[in-house]
Amino acid sequence: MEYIRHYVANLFSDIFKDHKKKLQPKEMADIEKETGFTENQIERLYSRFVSLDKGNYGFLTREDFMRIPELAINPIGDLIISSFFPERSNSITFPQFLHVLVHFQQIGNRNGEGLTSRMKKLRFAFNVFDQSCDGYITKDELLSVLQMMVGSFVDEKEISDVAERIMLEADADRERGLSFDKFCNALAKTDVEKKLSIKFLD
Ligand SMILES: [Ca+2]
Repeated sequence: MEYIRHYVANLFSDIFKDHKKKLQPKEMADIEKETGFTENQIERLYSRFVSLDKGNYGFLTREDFMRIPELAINPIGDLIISSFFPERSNSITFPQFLHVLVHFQQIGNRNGEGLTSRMKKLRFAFNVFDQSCDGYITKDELLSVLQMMVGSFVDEKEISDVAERIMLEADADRERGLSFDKFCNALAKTDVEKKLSIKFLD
């Protein structure tokens, strides 16, 4: 999972610039409760949301995300952007935006057992790989993410061998692929909480 951390690190630095804009107290209280972000964090994230929302629609599109330079040039930028969007949707609202960002939050979240839990992070990582959203990571899906990450620097055969070994070691089902349970088992010894966290607010 080290590569996930590597590729998403700093991705969101551009999102968290300060802007002045207020949310309604009721909206603020609801969002605080749901996500565990502090009022100050939510205000800053809201300002960033508004500034990314070029059309002033009240939601963000994939095109809005592509204007974040770190995402536009990221080899798995498309996958990361897709993970923000509910299935078949091309827009996300501010609360949805926060629910995804919470996965990148390591500390400073009062709701430690909630959305930032290890399980949620594993689920997020799993979904990045499971591009068909069928609940299994096939060797081809794993391969395509690996290929995007290493580009043309590594021999295709070599990447394919790596993918094969990962599937084997994780004890993936030959037909369907790697289930979420097996995925979690394979990562049981890694500190996913730390590796999938990005310090995006001070
Ligand atoms: Ca799949």
